[in-house]
Amino acid sequence: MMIKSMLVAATALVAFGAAAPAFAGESLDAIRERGSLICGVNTGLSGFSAPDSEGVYAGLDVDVCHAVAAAILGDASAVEFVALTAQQRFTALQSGEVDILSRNTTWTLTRDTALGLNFAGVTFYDGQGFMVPKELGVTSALELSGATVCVQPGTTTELNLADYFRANDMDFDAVVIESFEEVNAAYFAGRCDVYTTDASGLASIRSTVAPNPDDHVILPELISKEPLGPVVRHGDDEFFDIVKWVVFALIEAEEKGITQANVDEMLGSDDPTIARLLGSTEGMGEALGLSEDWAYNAISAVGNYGEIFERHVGVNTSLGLERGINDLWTRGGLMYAMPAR
Ligand SMILES: N[C@@H](CCC(=O)N[C@@H](CS)C(=O)NCC(=O)O)C(=O)O
Repeated sequence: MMIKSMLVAATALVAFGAAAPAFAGESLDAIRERGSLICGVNTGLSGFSAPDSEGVYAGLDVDVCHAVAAAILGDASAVEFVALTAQQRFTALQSGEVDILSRNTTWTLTRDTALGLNFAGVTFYDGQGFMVPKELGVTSALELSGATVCVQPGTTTELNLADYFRANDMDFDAVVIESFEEVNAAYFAGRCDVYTTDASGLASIRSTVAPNPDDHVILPELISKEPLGPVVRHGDDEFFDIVKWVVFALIEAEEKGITQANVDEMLGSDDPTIARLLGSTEGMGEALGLSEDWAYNAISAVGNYGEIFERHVGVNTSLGLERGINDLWTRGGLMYAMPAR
């Protein structure tokens, strides 16, 4: 009986060994060796990732990469940003051109499997919407039959658009344009009646690209689920874990009231969860293959999730987005960090 269970255990070990990726930990080693994280971001979607006049990227997706760099390297600025279009993003990640993709990318089954990628959490729960010129007088997406719709290829947007119109027995003409600048230009020049993308993207485009934002309305319908989050390659569990736990750390920090301003003070907290998260009680860093101040470094660099949200996309920004379902689970939202223990 004992021999049998030993055999089973040995077989399981061999099987586990065989299934283990040949290059586990490769990303972390490469990031440490080069001294920076290579992060694929949007070419210019204000609020999520956009370069300023000096080429410095800012946004919610950008801060996720700053947080990961801070956790790994202790230096939030050690990030090289690579701007990627919707079409380019997955190849860039698969080929190793970037370590991580943090670019308004929706977690879907096929991306998570067939494309060989791993989604390391959700940093913004979104849904697809429609924007139309106010002068058309349209108030519902169900009035859009026969419309010409501007859309970018290589996106979930393109697929949902077809599903939605078919399901509602409506016709449409898609104007499919790869370049973001060109699709924006086409819509604002009146080449399409409708612009469709993630609702957060519409808010961003309306507030920063529209010649007059008030001339455009975002219709009330959300036609899909678009959970957006950072993505890594299959086959490197160590790095996947790190990105996942950095995202959780930012959410947990908000739940525990740890902010960029008070994180130093919080190092002395006697709340066991805070002590473990910030490394005053050791163990979490070691488990991740990082120093014990990994989460402290991330939070001091970018603040907690709520601070990141408000800074880049919240009600006081030009996007003006409410927390809504992106609020913490304790306030009725979906943001929930797994326990750091
Ligand atoms: N979340 C959707 C859409 C993402 C997407 O690429 N949206 C467009 C429109 S907001 C975009 O970001 N374009 C910028 C670019 O291609 O440079 C997806 O993952 O497919």
